[in-house]
Amino acid sequence: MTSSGSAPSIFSRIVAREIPATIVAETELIIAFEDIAPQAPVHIVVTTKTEVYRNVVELAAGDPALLAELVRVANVIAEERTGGEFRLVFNTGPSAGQTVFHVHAHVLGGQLKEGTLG
Ligand code: DGP
Repeated sequence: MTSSGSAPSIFSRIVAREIPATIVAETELIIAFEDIAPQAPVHIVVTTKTEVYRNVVELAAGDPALLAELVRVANVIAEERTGGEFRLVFNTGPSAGQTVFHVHAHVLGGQLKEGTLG
């Protein structure tokens, strides 16, 4: 259970190693793994290990240093995998395509699949 009493998100279950994922980076506060349904040749999900904030707006207001750390880790991954030219996408809200309400960024590199990002 999370602090709000809801069931852990799929990302919290990855953090807990309850479900498998291809983890590509991990720090004290952040974890990054391959997206299960990649929308581009490089598609990595970067998220907070704790499940406190549902989206980037909440994270920015509640813990800007943690948002900065998430972006720092995303940039390290992007530099390694894309040479520094990439998209950093935070879907925010169901109608914007957000399906997991545990704040996360998508690092996307290379040609996007048709239909991605509307
Ligand atoms: P969003 O739609 O912005 O909430 O992004 C959620 C992403 O999480 C989506 O691109 C697919 C990915 N995802 C969902 N479930 C899993 C999972 O079990 N494993 C991995 N690796 N990725 C997942």
